[in-house]
Amino acid sequence: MSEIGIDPGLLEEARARLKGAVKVAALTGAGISAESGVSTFRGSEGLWEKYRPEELASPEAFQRDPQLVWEWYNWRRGMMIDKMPNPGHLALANLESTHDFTLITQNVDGLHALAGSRNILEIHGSIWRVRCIDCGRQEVNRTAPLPYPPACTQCDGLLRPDVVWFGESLDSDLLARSLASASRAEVMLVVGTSALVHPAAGLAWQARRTGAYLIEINTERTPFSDDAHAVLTGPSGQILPQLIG
Ligand code: BJW
Ligand code: ZN
Repeated sequence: MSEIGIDPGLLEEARARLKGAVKVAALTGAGISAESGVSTFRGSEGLWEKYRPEELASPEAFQRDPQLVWEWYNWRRGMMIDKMPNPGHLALANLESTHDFTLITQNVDGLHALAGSRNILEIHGSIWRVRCIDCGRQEVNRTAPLPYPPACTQCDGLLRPDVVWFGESLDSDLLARSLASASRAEVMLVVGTSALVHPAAGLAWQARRTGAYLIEINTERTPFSDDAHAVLTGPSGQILPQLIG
């Protein structure tokens, strides 16, 4: 075992699989940004120890109390604004130069792009974009905090974070492209996600069904662990550079 508790033989096997593959996909979640200082959603350090998700991350919550929901997003924007990518993000960015690589992320923090990844599918949106609830106009806005109520410059309608809330559909084009990359992948990395939220989590099982070698990287076991070919337990900022570098 190495100092982070990975079986060296398993790490070597996963490295060889990755090296031998042409088409690779990754599904990332909040855990990959934990070492950058961004809180995860669930677990002891999670954002939702204090708030129930459906109280804040749902269209009903926004309808009921837009100010409360904006306070939460403003707090998160403030927390994320100065955060930098960690070695895990950087390792995934490097994979783009050696493989046909698609990065599917559930994260809204923008750290993959900051690390240099280009082929990114942000399936839950971006906390740095806002969208008008009346005319649908979208724009990038990195002001943190945004003064309340944030208003659309085109129609004066109320702006909302351009993220995907519970009960809302994912963008159909992004989802189709994610499914296609998961299905084509010879190796699929599943990094720092609790694998609880669908349809995102289903992408990992989709890759398995279509023959991918699955590598899970997480500090904990997840519902996905039993189905992965290699479970590498530990912080992704330490494991990904060893796997990819
Ligand atoms: C480390 C680490 C380190 C820590 N290194 N690892 C099928 C079955 C059941 C329910 C459904 C279903 N299909 C759809 C649903 C309903 C619902 C759903 O999935 N519910 C489940 C929770 C039960 N899904 C939806 O509503 C989706 N829409 C949809 O399906 O539309 C059609 C439809 C509607 C209604 C019914 C049926 C169909 C939309 C889901 C949108 C999710 N949105 C959020 C908020 C985004 C905006 C924002 O950021 O505010 O997305 S919720 C939140 O969870 C966020 C995340 O992207 C997502 C996933 O979380 P993630 O990334 O996995 O984070 P954590 O915190 O859960 O886990 C962190 C992990 O990291 C842990 O495992 C740690 O161990 C690990 N870790 N440090 C490596 N250093
Ligand atoms: Zn508008």
